[in-house]
Amino acid sequence: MAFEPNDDQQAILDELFQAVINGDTDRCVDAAGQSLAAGIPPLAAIESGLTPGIREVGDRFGRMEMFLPEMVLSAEAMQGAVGVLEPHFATGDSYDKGTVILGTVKGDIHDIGKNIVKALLTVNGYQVIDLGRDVPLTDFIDRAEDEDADIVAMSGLLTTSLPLMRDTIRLMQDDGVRDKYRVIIGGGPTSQEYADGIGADGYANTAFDGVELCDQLLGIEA
Ligand code: B12
Repeated sequence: MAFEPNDDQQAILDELFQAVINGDTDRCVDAAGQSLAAGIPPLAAIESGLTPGIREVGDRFGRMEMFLPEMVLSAEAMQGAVGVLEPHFATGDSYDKGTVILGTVKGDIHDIGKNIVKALLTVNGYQVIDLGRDVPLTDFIDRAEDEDADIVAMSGLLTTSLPLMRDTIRLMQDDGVRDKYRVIIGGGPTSQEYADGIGADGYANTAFDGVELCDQLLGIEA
């Protein structure tokens, strides 16, 4: 998504970035409001301001320059700002494109990215059944069956999440239901290579690309 900010808009994106790093929810929510007023598309505010900020927090946490309580505050600040931006996502196709079962896999409580995926799919015409986070693999399959879903979408941010994605697909195969659904994955440690390796139908690096991926897999023309 190509968004070229002017100087004023860039200053607001920088403020979002810094407010997330500082874990300052009030500042972050304020900056999110300013970004809307300044005409920054909400997804650009997320992808060019908030997300680089939270990734920087993750990097500092990895280098032990920030600690868990600070990462929690940064996550809260980001969630506050996303809450301001989400209602303003541009609406795409409003017809019913299909049903997606979405969740963060067992053992993993990261859900900021998953929630953005949910919001974008929803405004683009998908019915999303959000199982939340820390979702047992059988739940993905049971709900897909109950809801006659089209797509099963798994999110995971921890390296330890990866085997759970593989196991869900294996269990679908064992249950003889694998071919009924398109299975897609996303989140930090996932990749196209990993998706191919476990026999998933697709991987997307961003929520925006995730919508395109779902459209593609269901044969929906852009
Ligand atoms: C915020 C955060 C937290 C918050 C989570 C709050 C919440 N409600 O989600 C808190 C503070 C609670 C937290 C806890 C922990 N965290 Co943490 N966390 C992060 C951090 C900084 C940012 C994650 C994030 O929200 N990113 C922003 C969103 C928008 O990006 P995203 O998730 O990638 O999603 C985008 C795409 O990936 C895609 N996408 C996501 N899911 C899906 C799914 C599909 C189907 C598709 C198509 C696309 C898609 O779309 C999204 C939007 O474009 C990351 C660092 C990082 N670089 O990711 C560490 C990180 C993931 N955490 C880490 C760790 C270690 C932990 C803890 C174990 C720490 C601890 N000692 O307790 C716990 C985990 C507890 C658990 N059991 O899950 C490590 C993981 C290391 C690893 N390799 O496994 C990281 C990488 C930090 C680090 N550098 O060490 N964390």
